[in-house]
Amino acid sequence: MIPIEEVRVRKIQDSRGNPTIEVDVLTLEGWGEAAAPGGASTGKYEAKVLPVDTAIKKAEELVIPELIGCDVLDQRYIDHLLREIDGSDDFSIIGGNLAVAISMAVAKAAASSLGIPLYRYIGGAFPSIPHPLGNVIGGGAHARGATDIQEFLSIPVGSKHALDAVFANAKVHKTVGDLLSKRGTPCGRGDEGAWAAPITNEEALDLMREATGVVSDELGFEIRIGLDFAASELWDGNAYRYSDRKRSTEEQISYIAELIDRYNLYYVEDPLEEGDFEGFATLTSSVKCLICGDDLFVTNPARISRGIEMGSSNAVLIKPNQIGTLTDTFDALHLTVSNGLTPVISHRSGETTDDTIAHLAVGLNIPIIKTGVVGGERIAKLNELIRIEEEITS
Ligand code: 2PG
Ligand code: MG
Repeated sequence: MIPIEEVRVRKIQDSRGNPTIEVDVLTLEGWGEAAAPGGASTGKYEAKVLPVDTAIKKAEELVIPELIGCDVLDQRYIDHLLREIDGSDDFSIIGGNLAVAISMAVAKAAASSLGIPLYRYIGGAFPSIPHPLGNVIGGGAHARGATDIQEFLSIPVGSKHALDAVFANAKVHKTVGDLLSKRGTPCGRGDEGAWAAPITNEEALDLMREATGVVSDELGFEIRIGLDFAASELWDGNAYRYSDRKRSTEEQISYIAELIDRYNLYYVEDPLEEGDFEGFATLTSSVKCLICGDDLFVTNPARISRGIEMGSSNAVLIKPNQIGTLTDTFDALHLTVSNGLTPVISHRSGETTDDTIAHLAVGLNIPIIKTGVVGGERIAKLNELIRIEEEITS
């Protein structure tokens, strides 16, 4: 038993310049600090985010007094307590942003109090290093005026080490930048550091194919392509609205199946809107590719169970802040893995330098981590993976 002595909550800035919550949890033996990330293309069924000032007030009035004296090593009890204090089923009273920052800070304080890294505390004796899935070209809600598809991703499936994989994605990103400038296409960067350019989805895919091909030949291992359609953002209630045309659900499914085939896609996230469990199932059964639910599942065990029953996907995105606590995240992960689906842990478009998800990926044996390629808040996680790899293998 290691009692919590003090909890501090403050407002800090995220990568979009928006306010977010950071929490410190202190014991006599150690301490942990964690910050809540935030999405732009958020799912309708995610835990609710409260304005930061309101959440801080709730923390001071309702939550902190209850946490003092609790055993920092009893993560499940503390996460359950957060749910009990909140009383709703979506953290609309104390805020999912407050809950997730507290929950992660508690785990970090526990690890620190025991004098071990977070990945060891979470995962015990068998840590494993994930493959990074990096956002190279982006549009949608992360960069208006660029591609309709939100993310064009690179994944070095053939790499043996995190260090090689991280630099492979960086090389793909650089190569795409060079190709865009050779074409004379003006471009900037979206919320996650991906290139944002006024090009079509197919042009973006052609650039990805060329860049992954060049880098893969140079490095000597396979690099594949993934997409996040974030299709709820394209869905207008009747059809998927692209800048040049609309697609019905059937057309969307056959369009994606054709892209999977043409570009040998390894991964497709949110191909259909967040309510379409059936459409997901039709696509999943007709292609050989990871089909991953993000807004569809929102890391919620009840929604993941429904997806498993219906065969909606073969992969599940895991975002702790979508559900609000590490215990719920762990339960969502357990459900995913025990049913043979592939878990993918993910950052949000609005991030801080918090590196918790790198530790969760390693400690919980999650095989893929989606966390961008460049930008301080993205490399905070990638560089931590490199450090952890060094520690594990030395
Ligand atoms: C997504 C995420 C992260 P956001 O859709 O997967 O890339 O974006 O955080 O805006 O929901
Ligand atoms: Mg997504």
